[in-house]
Amino acid sequence: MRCVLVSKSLDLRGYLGPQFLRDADRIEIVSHPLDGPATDIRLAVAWHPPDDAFERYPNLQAVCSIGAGVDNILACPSLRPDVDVIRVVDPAQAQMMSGFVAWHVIGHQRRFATYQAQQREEHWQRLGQRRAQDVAVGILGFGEIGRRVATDLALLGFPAMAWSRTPKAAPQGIRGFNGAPGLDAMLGQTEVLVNLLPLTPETRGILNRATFARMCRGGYLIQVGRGEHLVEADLLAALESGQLAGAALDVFANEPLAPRHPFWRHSRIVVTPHDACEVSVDAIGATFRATAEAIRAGRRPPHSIDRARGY
Ligand code: NDP
Ligand code: OXD
Repeated sequence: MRCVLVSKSLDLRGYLGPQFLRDADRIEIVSHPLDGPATDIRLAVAWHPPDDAFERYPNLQAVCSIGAGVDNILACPSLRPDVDVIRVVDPAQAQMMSGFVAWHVIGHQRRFATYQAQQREEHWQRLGQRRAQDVAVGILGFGEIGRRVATDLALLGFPAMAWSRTPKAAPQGIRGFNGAPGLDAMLGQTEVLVNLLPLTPETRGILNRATFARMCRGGYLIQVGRGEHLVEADLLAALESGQLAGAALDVFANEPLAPRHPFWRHSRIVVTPHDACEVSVDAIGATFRATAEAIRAGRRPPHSIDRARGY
């Protein structure tokens, strides 16, 4: 079998490394764009593919993402509707995300930003402490990663709530919500909002003025989904009005974040460069091999996303 690596933003061959290529048992790996015929390409590994990339591969059956998200692949106009798109499921990635989110939740609870500002002024002042039990966290998305984040926050003592599209059985200590009424109910009790949704037509722009207005005043946003979930001007207005006390942003509509973007120097925004957590090359390799095996056996690859749903 032949597999093509397709990306306009990343040198996938370098990113995946020689081990991945060696382990790709009985699969010849080539890079896009190919010279010559490409009718024997049945599998691709892609991240931000160029718009016309898949036009060249008429017999393509599956495209593997190198991450949990697949929005950048689904957005490619040349991707045929019958091609399977496969995400990575990596428990180590979920654990890493959980630590990242917990760091920001506790930073808000324990007022670390204020202490850092006080240190710069050599100002010694205790600010008083709030119990974890008094800081309610609402998580948008109760999937592979959202579930791990909610579970760990509950263990740390935070009232954890999570919102999904369909009803879910919530583990002990977590309150589950779903659908539009569920979102209203959750936001009304949320002080810290964590975005862990996939980017779909339904979720684009969900972090907006109306959403922030429904949260508890002085709340905090942890934005680790996709940049297009956020209406940037609405965030700046919510910070200005005091509706939100601060925000941690890891993902942006345009990455890297442009020089002189107002987020860079905002005193109540923490910017990280889309680095909350990444999947390991081992996990990408395992997904890739399982996909190739399924294609050979004529089965649907595991972790194929639902093309109609968009995740
Ligand atoms: P999953 O697909 O496992 O879970 C998605 C969750 O979102 C599900 O609970 C799903 O509901 C819910 N959801 C989807 N659409 C809606 C909707 N319209 N209304 C309500 N709930 C909805 O995804 P993961 O947990 O693995 O990852 C989530 C996202 O996190 C990724 O798509 C990516 O965008 C982002 N991410 C960011 C990273 C970073 O470094 N910043 C790293 C990894 C991921 P249901 O359960 O009912 O289907
Ligand atoms: C992912 C990411 O989707 O890192 O895995 O954003």
